Amino acid sequence: MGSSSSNLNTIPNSQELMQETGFSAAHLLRLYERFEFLDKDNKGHLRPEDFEAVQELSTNPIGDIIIGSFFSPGQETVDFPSFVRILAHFRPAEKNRTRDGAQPEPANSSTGKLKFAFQLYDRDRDGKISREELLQVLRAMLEMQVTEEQLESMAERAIQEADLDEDDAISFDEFKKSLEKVNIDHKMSIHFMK
Ligand SMILES: [Ca+2]
Ligand SMILES: [Ca+2]
Repeated sequence: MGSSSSNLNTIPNSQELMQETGFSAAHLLRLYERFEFLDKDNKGHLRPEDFEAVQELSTNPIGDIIIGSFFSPGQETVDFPSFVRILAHFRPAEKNRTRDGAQPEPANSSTGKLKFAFQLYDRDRDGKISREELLQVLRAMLEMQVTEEQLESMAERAIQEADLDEDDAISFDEFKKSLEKVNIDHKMSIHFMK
Protein backbone atom coordinates (compact mmCIF):
# COMPACT_ATOMS: atom_id res chain seq x y z
CA MET A 1 0.00 0.00 0.00
CA GLY A 2 2.82 2.45 0.80
CA SER A 3 2.35 5.65 2.68
CA SER A 4 -0.34 7.95 1.46
CA SER A 5 1.13 11.19 0.15
CA SER A 6 -1.70 13.32 1.46
CA ASN A 7 -3.93 13.20 4.46
CA LEU A 8 -6.42 15.65 5.86
CA ASN A 9 -3.71 17.43 7.87
CA THR A 10 -1.97 18.54 4.71
CA ILE A 11 -5.13 20.34 3.54
CA PRO A 12 -5.45 23.86 4.93
CA ASN A 13 -8.75 24.53 6.72
CA SER A 14 -10.02 21.05 5.91
CA GLN A 15 -12.56 20.97 8.76
CA GLU A 16 -14.11 24.30 7.77
CA LEU A 17 -14.22 23.28 4.13
CA MET A 18 -15.97 20.01 4.93
CA GLN A 19 -18.51 21.79 7.05
CA GLU A 20 -19.12 24.50 4.51
CA THR A 21 -19.39 22.28 1.44
CA GLY A 22 -20.72 19.04 2.89
CA PHE A 23 -17.92 17.00 1.34
CA SER A 24 -16.74 14.04 3.43
CA ALA A 25 -13.10 13.62 4.42
CA ALA A 26 -12.68 11.01 1.69
CA HIS A 27 -14.17 13.34 -0.92
CA LEU A 28 -11.98 16.19 0.17
CA LEU A 29 -8.85 14.05 -0.04
CA ARG A 30 -9.82 12.89 -3.50
CA LEU A 31 -10.37 16.47 -4.62
CA TYR A 32 -7.08 17.50 -3.09
CA GLU A 33 -5.24 14.80 -5.00
CA ARG A 34 -7.01 15.92 -8.14
CA PHE A 35 -6.07 19.53 -7.48
CA GLU A 36 -2.43 18.61 -6.89
CA PHE A 37 -2.42 16.53 -10.03
CA LEU A 38 -3.73 19.45 -12.11
CA ASP A 39 -1.31 21.84 -10.41
CA LYS A 40 1.62 20.44 -12.32
CA ASP A 41 4.29 22.86 -11.13
CA ASN A 42 3.09 22.97 -7.51
CA LYS A 43 2.10 26.60 -7.67
CA GLY A 44 -0.58 26.09 -5.02
CA HIS A 45 -3.22 27.37 -7.42
CA LEU A 46 -4.64 26.52 -10.81
CA ARG A 47 -4.72 28.64 -13.92
CA PRO A 48 -7.24 28.24 -16.75
CA GLU A 49 -4.77 26.22 -18.84
CA ASP A 50 -4.36 23.65 -16.03
CA PHE A 51 -7.98 22.62 -16.59
CA GLU A 52 -7.20 21.52 -20.12
CA ALA A 53 -5.98 18.23 -18.63
CA VAL A 54 -9.54 17.48 -17.55
CA GLN A 55 -10.87 15.28 -20.33
CA GLU A 56 -14.53 15.98 -19.63
CA LEU A 57 -13.93 19.70 -19.98
CA SER A 58 -11.62 19.72 -22.97
CA THR A 59 -14.23 17.80 -24.96
CA ASN A 60 -17.22 19.72 -23.59
CA PRO A 61 -18.52 22.37 -26.01
CA ILE A 62 -19.01 24.79 -23.16
CA GLY A 63 -15.86 23.61 -21.37
CA ASP A 64 -14.30 27.07 -21.58
CA ILE A 65 -17.37 28.60 -20.03
CA ILE A 66 -17.35 26.07 -17.19
CA ILE A 67 -13.63 26.62 -16.64
CA GLY A 68 -14.28 30.36 -16.59
CA SER A 69 -16.75 29.86 -13.75
CA PHE A 70 -13.90 28.78 -11.47
CA PHE A 71 -12.35 32.21 -11.76
CA SER A 72 -13.69 35.41 -10.29
CA PRO A 73 -13.85 38.28 -12.77
CA GLY A 74 -10.35 39.58 -13.43
CA GLN A 75 -8.71 36.65 -11.62
CA GLU A 76 -6.36 34.24 -13.32
CA THR A 77 -5.90 31.77 -10.49
CA VAL A 78 -8.06 29.59 -8.25
CA ASP A 79 -6.82 28.13 -4.94
CA PHE A 80 -7.92 24.88 -3.35
CA PRO A 81 -10.73 26.24 -1.11
CA SER A 82 -12.32 28.10 -4.04
CA PHE A 83 -11.93 25.03 -6.23
CA VAL A 84 -13.80 22.94 -3.66
CA ARG A 85 -16.52 25.56 -3.22
CA ILE A 86 -17.23 25.56 -6.96
CA LEU A 87 -17.34 21.78 -7.13
CA ALA A 88 -19.74 21.71 -4.18
CA HIS A 89 -22.45 22.94 -6.57
CA PHE A 90 -22.27 19.59 -8.31
CA ARG A 91 -22.89 17.47 -5.24
CA PRO A 92 -26.27 15.76 -5.41
CA ALA A 93 -28.71 17.43 -3.01
CA GLU A 94 -29.43 15.57 0.19
CA LYS A 95 -33.12 14.84 0.39
CA ASN A 96 -33.52 14.44 4.11
CA ARG A 97 -31.04 16.90 5.49
CA THR A 98 -32.61 19.53 7.65
CA ARG A 99 -30.88 22.83 7.97
CA ASP A 100 -31.62 25.71 10.24
CA GLY A 101 -32.74 28.94 8.63
CA ALA A 102 -29.64 30.82 9.76
CA GLN A 103 -27.42 28.85 7.44
CA PRO A 104 -26.86 30.12 3.92
CA GLU A 105 -28.37 28.17 1.05
CA PRO A 106 -26.06 25.17 0.47
CA ALA A 107 -24.21 25.16 -2.85
CA ASN A 108 -25.73 21.81 -3.82
CA SER A 109 -29.38 22.81 -3.27
CA SER A 110 -31.53 23.44 -6.33
CA THR A 111 -31.19 27.18 -5.79
CA GLY A 112 -27.42 26.87 -5.38
CA LYS A 113 -27.18 24.90 -8.60
CA LEU A 114 -29.41 27.39 -10.42
CA LYS A 115 -27.28 30.28 -9.23
CA PHE A 116 -24.20 28.54 -10.51
CA ALA A 117 -25.83 27.82 -13.89
CA PHE A 118 -27.03 31.42 -14.12
CA GLN A 119 -23.52 32.64 -13.53
CA LEU A 120 -22.25 30.53 -16.44
CA TYR A 121 -24.32 32.74 -18.71
CA ASP A 122 -23.90 35.99 -16.83
CA ARG A 123 -20.28 36.44 -17.84
CA ASP A 124 -19.88 40.00 -16.57
CA ARG A 125 -21.74 39.10 -13.33
CA ASP A 126 -24.03 42.11 -13.43
CA GLY A 127 -26.97 39.94 -12.33
CA LYS A 128 -28.55 39.77 -15.78
CA ILE A 129 -28.14 37.60 -18.82
CA SER A 130 -28.03 39.94 -21.77
CA ARG A 131 -28.81 38.96 -25.33
CA GLU A 132 -25.08 39.08 -26.15
CA GLU A 133 -24.21 36.78 -23.21
CA LEU A 134 -26.88 34.32 -24.25
CA LEU A 135 -25.52 34.39 -27.78
CA GLN A 136 -22.00 33.67 -26.53
CA VAL A 137 -23.13 30.51 -24.75
CA LEU A 138 -25.32 29.35 -27.63
CA ARG A 139 -22.49 30.00 -30.05
CA ALA A 140 -20.08 27.93 -27.94
CA MET A 141 -22.57 25.08 -27.59
CA LEU A 142 -23.73 24.92 -31.18
CA GLU A 143 -20.63 26.02 -32.99
CA MET A 144 -20.68 25.06 -36.68
CA GLN A 145 -24.06 23.40 -36.47
CA VAL A 146 -26.27 26.41 -37.03
CA THR A 147 -26.01 29.75 -38.74
CA GLU A 148 -25.53 33.03 -36.89
CA GLU A 149 -29.04 33.95 -37.97
CA GLN A 150 -30.48 30.83 -36.34
CA LEU A 151 -28.51 31.54 -33.18
CA GLU A 152 -29.92 35.04 -33.03
CA SER A 153 -33.46 33.82 -33.39
CA MET A 154 -32.86 31.21 -30.65
CA ALA A 155 -31.53 33.90 -28.33
CA GLU A 156 -34.45 36.14 -29.24
CA ARG A 157 -36.96 33.41 -28.42
CA ALA A 158 -35.25 32.49 -25.16
CA ILE A 159 -35.28 36.11 -24.04
CA GLN A 160 -38.88 36.64 -25.07
CA GLU A 161 -39.99 33.56 -23.17
CA ALA A 162 -38.09 34.31 -19.98
CA ASP A 163 -38.08 38.11 -19.87
CA LEU A 164 -41.07 39.03 -17.72
CA ASP A 165 -40.25 42.67 -16.96
CA GLU A 166 -39.31 43.37 -20.58
CA ASP A 167 -35.89 44.90 -19.98
CA ASP A 168 -34.47 42.72 -22.76
CA ALA A 169 -32.35 40.68 -20.33
CA ILE A 170 -32.89 37.69 -18.05
CA SER A 171 -32.58 38.27 -14.30
CA PHE A 172 -31.95 35.42 -11.87
CA ASP A 173 -35.64 35.31 -10.87
CA GLU A 174 -36.68 35.09 -14.49
CA PHE A 175 -34.06 32.42 -15.09
CA LYS A 176 -35.34 30.46 -12.10
CA LYS A 177 -38.96 30.68 -13.25
CA SER A 178 -38.13 29.59 -16.76
CA LEU A 179 -36.34 26.51 -15.42
CA GLU A 180 -38.99 25.58 -12.87
CA LYS A 181 -39.96 22.45 -14.73
CA VAL A 182 -36.40 21.21 -15.16
CA ASN A 183 -35.00 18.85 -12.55
CA ILE A 184 -31.92 20.90 -11.89
CA ASP A 185 -30.58 18.63 -9.16
CA HIS A 186 -30.60 15.71 -11.53
CA LYS A 187 -29.04 17.69 -14.37
CA MET A 188 -26.32 19.27 -12.29
CA SER A 189 -25.07 16.48 -10.08
CA ILE A 190 -21.84 14.57 -10.33
CA HIS A 191 -21.48 11.45 -8.26
CA PHE A 192 -17.95 12.00 -7.07
CA MET A 193 -17.25 8.51 -5.81
CA LYS A 194 -18.69 5.36 -7.17
CA1 LIG B 1 -24.60 40.04 -17.56
CA1 LIG C 1 -35.90 40.82 -17.60
